[in-house]
Amino acid sequence: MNPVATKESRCVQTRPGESVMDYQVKDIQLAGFGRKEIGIAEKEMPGLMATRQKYGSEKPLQGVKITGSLHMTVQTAILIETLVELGADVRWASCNIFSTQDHAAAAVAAAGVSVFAWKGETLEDYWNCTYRALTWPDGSGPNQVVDDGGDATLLIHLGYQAEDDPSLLDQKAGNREKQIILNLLKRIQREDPHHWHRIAKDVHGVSEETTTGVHRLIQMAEKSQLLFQAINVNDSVTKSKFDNVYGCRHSLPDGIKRAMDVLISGKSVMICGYGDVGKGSAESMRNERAKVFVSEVDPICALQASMAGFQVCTVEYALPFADIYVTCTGNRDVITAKHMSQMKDQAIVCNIGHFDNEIQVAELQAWPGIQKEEIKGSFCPVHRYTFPDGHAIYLLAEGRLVNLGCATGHPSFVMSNSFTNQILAQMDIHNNLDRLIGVYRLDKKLDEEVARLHLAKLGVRLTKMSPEQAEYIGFPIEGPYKPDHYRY
Ligand code: NAD
Ligand code: 3DD
Repeated sequence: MNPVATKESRCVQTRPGESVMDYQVKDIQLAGFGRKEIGIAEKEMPGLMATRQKYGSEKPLQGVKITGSLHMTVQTAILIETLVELGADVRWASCNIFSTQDHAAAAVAAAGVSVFAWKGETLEDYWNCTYRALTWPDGSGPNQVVDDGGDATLLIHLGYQAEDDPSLLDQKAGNREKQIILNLLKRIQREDPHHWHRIAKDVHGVSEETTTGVHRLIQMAEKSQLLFQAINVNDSVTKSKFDNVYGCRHSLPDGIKRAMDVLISGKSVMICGYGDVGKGSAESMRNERAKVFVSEVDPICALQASMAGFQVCTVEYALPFADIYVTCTGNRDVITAKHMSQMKDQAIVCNIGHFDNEIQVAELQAWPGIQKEEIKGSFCPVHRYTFPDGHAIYLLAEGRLVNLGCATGHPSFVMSNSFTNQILAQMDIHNNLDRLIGVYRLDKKLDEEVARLHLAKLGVRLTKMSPEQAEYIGFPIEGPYKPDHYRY
């Protein structure tokens, strides 16, 4: 029986005479339902469960304070509880305002972890939750961070920079979310002028889950702005070639169907971007027997798409006939408000990339004479935008990632691969505290170990090389650790 948090046991003093619960979820009474689904998911996450079995008794992360900023789903609940099993002291927030599964958050909170996440957060809520996940009751911060997209890492670094140069907080924000971040940092700076310098010195490293977060880390490293080491989990083969490809192959159609209940077969679908996510997304739409078109900027990926049988064209070319648009580029302004003004009536527009800037949502909302109607609320956000000429388009999840905003994201087995890498990355940081600041990848041997942990579940029987074969092909017999030049 998991301990259910009682009001008294989980209060923290915020000001003299004032205390709040050291977690914030939609409804703690959902914990029982969450625990049932966590129990089912554990059977589908052999990699994570194997790390509990292998390392649980050693407690390799004993006393390590870890903040997570990663979609608070059933699968993430098992990542969190694995970190706790390995000895960590964990606080958690989601990395998206729509991706939390409230019953999972409740189950983890009821088990004693400080979770600050609920589906349908405002942006003010979201950034305050991120701050609370980064701040222990005694005012200290984490030793390590699990990040997905880099928002927790951003808050630490921007807060730190603003303590050196407070004028940064008066800069022109450029958009509403950035203004919300600046306002939060101003409040923190007033209350505790050295907060971020104090906590940053105890942060040893961050493990970054996704492509866009890795891009941000590399940009920061190139500007020598990084305050601590970073592990690029995304580029572990058993993460990006599984989660990004097969996870999206499963969860993209799930999101579109839950949102719109629309027939996909026979429709024309435009997939923007043919990287890992685009490959899985395009395949998923082909599996639905849609006519699939791809847009790309990279000639190699464009050639791959063409050789895979997809017609490669521009968004502009597809405007007269495409029924469904999906962005998965990690870029910005891929679908513009002008594009949407020229789309077919009843076109469906969604994004499966990490951030909501792939589609020009603010510009759409500011379009002269546009009419916005809510079709479904934050449980599965669907809005209809009607243009002055009478044609309408549907925007899913307000341009945020549709598989987690309108559905439940990737299935557990896929996330087990990603999150086993996260566990290994967190242990790697803890075992290499003196590593020079930079962005690193996990050792290739670990990648293959992660794959091995998942083979039995799918009934895979691996072929064993003979010594002669190993000698001929140049791989060590104890395991075919391919040289780095191998591409998957
Ligand atoms: P990737 O770099 O492998 O692929 C992105 C592709 O988009 C590249 O091939 C690039 O050439 C192309 N591209 C860039 N700008 C473009 C433009 N203007 N038009 C057309 N194509 C363009 O990245 P990825 O791993 O596929 O990830 C894509 C996004 O999805 C990232 O933001 C990542 O963080 C996110 N992601 C989301 C999920 C999810 O569950 N929703 C899972 C994994 C990754
Ligand atoms: N992501 C997709 N499905 C998820 C789930 N069920 N739980 C947690 C996170 C989930 C997002 C991941 O694919 C993340 O690794 C990313 O965005 O790259």
